[in-house]
Amino acid sequence: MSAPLRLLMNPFSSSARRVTFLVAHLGLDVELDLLADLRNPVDRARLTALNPNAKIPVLVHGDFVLWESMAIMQYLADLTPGQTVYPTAPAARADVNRWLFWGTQHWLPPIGVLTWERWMKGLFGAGDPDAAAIARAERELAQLTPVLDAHLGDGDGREWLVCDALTIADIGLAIPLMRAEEAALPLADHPHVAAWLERVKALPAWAATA
Ligand SMILES: N[C@@H](CCC(=O)N[C@@H](CS)C(=O)NCC(=O)O)C(=O)O
Repeated sequence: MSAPLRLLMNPFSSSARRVTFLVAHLGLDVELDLLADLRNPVDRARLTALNPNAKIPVLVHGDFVLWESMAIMQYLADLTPGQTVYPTAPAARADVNRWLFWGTQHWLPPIGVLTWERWMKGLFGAGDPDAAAIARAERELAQLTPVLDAHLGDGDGREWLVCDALTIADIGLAIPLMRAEEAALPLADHPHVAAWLERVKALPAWAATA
């Protein structure tokens, strides 16, 4: 029998939520190990013992420790017989990987900045929003969001990023929009992205991880 799976997570973290979303969607048996306060020295020590970057999520599977949420999603999908969220055909898998890398390199950083500056800073009493950081992130998103919108609106339109079915590419890129309102993310001008986000939100795993 395979070793139990344990995920160190925190509900504020969109990186952790993309993994918990996948866990809920696939109905996996994964113990959720809550690190309630990452500023608490005990929680932080528990985290840094497993991830030198001191970031969640972290997956523990027997002796194997894995950090980086996109890699965790790939690993959990690969452990799941019959799954369709991470296709095994080379071209489809490369297409999913393309969006995961694009998301990590380009899409997620400005979303993270706007979510931090406009929402989390206030929540954690971390000072006023940094206007220059916000302007830079908005400039980046103004170039990136049309790329996603055009892909989703291509031809007759696509429901999902790859393969006409939900994949970890959709989960990886949509979950960081979970605070789109609080972060005032400029989605209104991008109807295909907005509709795609609503499709992800309509899945039971969204409510299950809210
Ligand atoms: N690229 C990483 C990002 C992980 C990350 O930034 N996690 C944040 C929460 S969303 C965190 O742990 N922050 C704690 C800190 O920086 O102290 C991943 O996808 O797992």
